[in-house]
Amino acid sequence: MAATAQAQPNIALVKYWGKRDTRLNLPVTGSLSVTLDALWTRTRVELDASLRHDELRLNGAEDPATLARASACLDLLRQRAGTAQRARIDTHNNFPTAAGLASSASGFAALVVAADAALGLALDRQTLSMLARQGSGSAARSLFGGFVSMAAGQRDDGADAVAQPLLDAAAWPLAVVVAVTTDRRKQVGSGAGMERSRRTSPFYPAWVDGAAADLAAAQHAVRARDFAALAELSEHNCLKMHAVMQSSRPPLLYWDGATVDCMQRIRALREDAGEPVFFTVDAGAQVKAVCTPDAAPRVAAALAELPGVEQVLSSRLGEGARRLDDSEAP
Ligand code: 2P0
Repeated sequence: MAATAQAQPNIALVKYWGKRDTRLNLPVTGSLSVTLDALWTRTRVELDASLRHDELRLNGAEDPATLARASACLDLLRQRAGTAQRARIDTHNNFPTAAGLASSASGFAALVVAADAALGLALDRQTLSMLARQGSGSAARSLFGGFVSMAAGQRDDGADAVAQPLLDAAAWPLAVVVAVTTDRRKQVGSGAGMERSRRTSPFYPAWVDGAAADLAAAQHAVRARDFAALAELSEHNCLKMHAVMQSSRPPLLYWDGATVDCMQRIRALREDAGEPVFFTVDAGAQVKAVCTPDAAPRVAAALAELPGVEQVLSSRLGEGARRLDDSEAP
């Protein structure tokens, strides 16, 4: 039994940075994201009774660290299906892996959808979101398209820490321009970085205190399609998260010089040239510019000419994770 699925990364405008349970990836704060369409992970899961261990290839190469996380996530679905059959996982990203472009979000969302189909489980979306979250917290959001809200939840078992759709991509068709400043893998992964911030940043309590108000304001801005309000709130939330990262011990400084240059350029485009655009930056050096589709070519050109920007990717907002026909297998 085999099945293939595709999921796209999502970019958080209200960020998740801090866990209340590291085993279940339960977030301390809620978050809000947009799902992309041009970047994708495609994953094929094939159950094979003759295998003694799971096998995984990422872009054609074995990857033991990703295999361990994927196996643990598959175990959750195997338990529900009442089988111990091992699987061959073949997964491809059409963008840099583990470099702050949310490859774990699209990766685990695609994995749970493919495994659900291969195991014949037919689980509902909320359950798939919960299972993807246990693979990677941000993956819960990639089950859905457009604008997505993720609840922090209160339960110890995490059943209420799931994502839900907020607004369809078609209802507010924004664009995201990604300035890739490096394709190195990041030095400190998000999970370890969050724990370091929780334990050592003096700003962490303030980050947690402000999160519910930021989330409510962002949800309101999205429902009202208020670009200026979403821009102000998103940049504030992003820089607040980076203040927490940078004030951790040892510090988490994910930016490079080009990151700062991109942020300054985006602010100038908005404030001096009147372009509807704002920035957000995750646990990596890449800068994501959120803008209207008609502004996207001008934003892309302005970022591409900055020294240190190696590549510019443009995307519209896209759909949630979904099964593909097996002929579209990676
Ligand atoms: C986010 N990030 O909300 C935030 C902003 C990075 C910065 O979610 O440990 O890879 O697997 O739950 O999901 C990245 O964290 O971390 C992330 P785990 P994940 O998009």
